[in-house]
Amino acid sequence: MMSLYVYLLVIVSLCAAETSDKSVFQGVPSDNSFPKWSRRILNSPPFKKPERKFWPPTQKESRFLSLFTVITFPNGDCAGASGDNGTCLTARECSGKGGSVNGYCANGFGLCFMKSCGATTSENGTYFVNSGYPAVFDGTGSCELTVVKSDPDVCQIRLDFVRFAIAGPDQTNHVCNQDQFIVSGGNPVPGICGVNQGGHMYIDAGVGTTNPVKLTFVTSGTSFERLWKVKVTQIPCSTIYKAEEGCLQYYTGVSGQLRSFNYDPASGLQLSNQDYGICIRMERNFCGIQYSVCPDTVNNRSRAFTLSGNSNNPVNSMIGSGAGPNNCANDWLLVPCAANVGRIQPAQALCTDRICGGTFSADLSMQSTTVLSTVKPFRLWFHTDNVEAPVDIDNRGFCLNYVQQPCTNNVM
Ligand SMILES: *[C@@H]1O[C@H](CO)[C@@H](O)[C@H](O)[C@H]1NC(C)=O
Ligand SMILES: *[C@@H]1O[C@H](CO)[C@@H](O)[C@H](O)[C@H]1NC(C)=O
Ligand SMILES: *[C@@H]1O[C@H](CO)[C@@H](O)[C@H](O)[C@H]1NC(C)=O
Ligand SMILES: [Ca+2]
Repeated sequence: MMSLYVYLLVIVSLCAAETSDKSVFQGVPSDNSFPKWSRRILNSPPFKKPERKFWPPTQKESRFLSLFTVITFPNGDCAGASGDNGTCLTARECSGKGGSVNGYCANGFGLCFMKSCGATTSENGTYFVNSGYPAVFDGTGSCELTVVKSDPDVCQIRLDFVRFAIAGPDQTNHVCNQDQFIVSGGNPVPGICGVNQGGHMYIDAGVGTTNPVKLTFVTSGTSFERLWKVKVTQIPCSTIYKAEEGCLQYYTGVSGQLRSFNYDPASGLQLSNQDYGICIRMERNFCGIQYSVCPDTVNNRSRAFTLSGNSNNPVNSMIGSGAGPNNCANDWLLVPCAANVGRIQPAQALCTDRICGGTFSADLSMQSTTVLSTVKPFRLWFHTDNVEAPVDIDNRGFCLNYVQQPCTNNVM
């Protein structure tokens, strides 16, 4: 309702602007809180040409225009000049909160509000961006955002990687030793690097007043065009949409897609030193969950699940926690009591937990299959050590589609 009202005012005001002389606007403050584009429009030649006037300004319109200066803007998400969404604030509000101005929003009124290096925020929904955003940052250093709870009743911080491109891991052991994104002050979070657009993380912020959570992008080494924009959402303890305990990633919905950090079938490298839980909320009336590899349109042989071995060659699936050549002692995805869908009896009774290798299957196989787990709640655990070469080469990590299975006699 509010935005409609503002929108109408804009239209009416612009129509009035066409009809009137610049002097009508003399009551308008000239500071930066007045949108640049409207200043530009009001001062630009077309509006000064007499032939554009189709009725003379009246006293009534001038009075109406004075309203223009006292409009307050609904604070909330809006699209900025760069095409990004930010929080809509006036210039004064924005600088008062230590934010930076990143374009205009709400039809030209108000400004998009983002935070960069060295800032502290207690604002819900803040965007943490690289210095110079939306331009890339090609420099070295440490860029830190301190996140203070907006309320003691906040238990989790959700990070959404709207933009996330920093240098990837080293080619040999896949360790993030050039650039790294680090979260400190909450539960232990593995450092990540590379491209993680669309990814998310839940940070446990503890109960009550706790130390702030710090988000840090460390950039070092060779020239690289870095770009990041991380949405920081504060989640109250009492809400039903907070993540379950112990989940770095939390997905909801009957179906969806799970990807390891820096996954990309063409050039992504599975990150070393990972150890985290991935949880899927059990939807009502669903009792099991099936996983299968995402389509890989880039490679002849799918690399959508390549955790160990040399994935430049076909590699079979490996299972279990033993130390044999077909076991998963170093890097693995843990799928609790995983079994291939359609596995022939009596093997049906058996299941495995760790899966690795270069093929996704709960049996030793060269053929990817759909894997079912009925262990509740639905959780996966991903673990990698700090070594790849010489045995493990060019592994991409994983991309899996999941589909929850309704409760039936077979899935309970
Ligand atoms: C901005 O928000 C709109 C509407 O919510 C959405 O469609 C769009 O994808 C968002 N843009 C970005 C860059 O996040
Ligand atoms: C922060 O915003 C989200 C929605 O964007 C909302 O669900 C959540 O409750 C808010 N957190 C607080 C502490 O108000
Ligand atoms: C796929 O296979 C064809 C024929 O063997 C080969 O020419 C091509 O380079 C392969 N593509 C990739 C991405 O491996
Ligand atoms: Ca490894």
